[in-house]
Amino acid sequence: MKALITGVTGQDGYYLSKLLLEKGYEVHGLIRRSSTFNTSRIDSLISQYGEKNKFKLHYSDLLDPASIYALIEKIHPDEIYNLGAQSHVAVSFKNPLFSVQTSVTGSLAILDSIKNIDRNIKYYQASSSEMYGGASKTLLNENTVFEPKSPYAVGKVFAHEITKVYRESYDIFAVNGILFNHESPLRGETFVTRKITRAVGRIHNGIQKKLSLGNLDAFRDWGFAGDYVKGMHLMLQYKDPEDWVLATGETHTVKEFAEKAFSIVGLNFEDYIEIDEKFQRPNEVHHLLGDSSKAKSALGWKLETSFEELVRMMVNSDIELANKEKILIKEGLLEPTWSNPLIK
Ligand code: NAP
Ligand code: G4F
Repeated sequence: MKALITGVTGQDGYYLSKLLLEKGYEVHGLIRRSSTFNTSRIDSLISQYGEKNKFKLHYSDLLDPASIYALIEKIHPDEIYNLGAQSHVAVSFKNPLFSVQTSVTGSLAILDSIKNIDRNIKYYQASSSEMYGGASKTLLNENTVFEPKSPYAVGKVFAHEITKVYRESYDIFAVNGILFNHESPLRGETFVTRKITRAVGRIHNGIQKKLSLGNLDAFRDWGFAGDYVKGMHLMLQYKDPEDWVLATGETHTVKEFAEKAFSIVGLNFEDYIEIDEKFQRPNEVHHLLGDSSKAKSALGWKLETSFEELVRMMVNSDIELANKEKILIKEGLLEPTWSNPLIK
């Protein structure tokens, strides 16, 4: 089996590539040219599978449909997982057109290439619980109406709907995975969970003093990314192309996440957190809680990692990272990144 993954350099790109490589797939990843190396998450997979020609990377961009078409024609994969996106909700308010275009042009470029090259190629679209808008405290499932609250979510709603249109119009095996927040030690450092666990690691090591956050009262349904990519794969093996929710069915506030993370190293979060207006969003998604009973019963998808285990895994990994940073900072080989105003 051959898979093409967009967004291969991201958090999910790593976990999905690893899963498929371990299953014996030949994995092709789409990467963007960057002035600095952007493959740090997948370097270990490149070392392990690159030389055997099982893991190959290709320069392209979701904003370049001609290049996407050429890539799909050349690779001729069995499955395409479209994970690429400007995935930071707050940044999408600053950078709305790019954020929307990446989802819109990317999904349409791939689906239309499948239609013209080979309609047997299966397609996975990375849809998001952000599409629901989170205005009320209800349990959200595949039938809940979308009320997007950010440019990011609007772009994702388009990609979700066009996936259904291509499925119904051209008989393409195209599915939407509506995934609720999923995290890991490889989560981008400006998402709230990782921002918190990075701070815990550094504060514990004496190389950071405070942590600035925005809205502590938002509720999120947080799971482990490693569990969620298994669901993506299962969706493409199911007998019919459908839409699926993956969630834990448990929701916690940002404050609860911080409280738990700091308590793992014996600290009280209230002594370290400052509220900074700049991390408030123009429009907030207040409450997300998903119902994945359909995926559990039909796909046999299982949650293997609890909230407690997830927070502990991230904190432990970030303590180790901060240990290494502390040594490099002492030797003058590293600038403390927490002073970066974009993250602080
Ligand atoms: P992530 O870590 O931010 O990774 C995003 C990936 O998209 C990166 O590889 C990035 O490349 C790539 N990308 C961005 N713009 C691109 C473009 N124009 N052309 C090609 N590639 C581009 O995101 P993630 O957490 O792994 O999430 C994977 C997908 O699931 C995303 O579509 C996200 O919106 C969606 N999703 C995520 C969650 C979650 O909680 N993690 C929940 C629901 C849905 P660079 O490395 O070059 O920046
Ligand atoms: O970690 P976040 O930035 O994730 P958010 O906005 O829920 O989006 C993530 O999950 C979506 C699935 O629902 C994905 F589609 C999307 O791509 C991304 O992966 O923020 C979580 C909550 C928000 O309510 C935010 O306002 O945390 C709040 N928050 C409070 N202080 C903060 C901060 N978020 C960030 N990033 N940084 C803060 O300082």
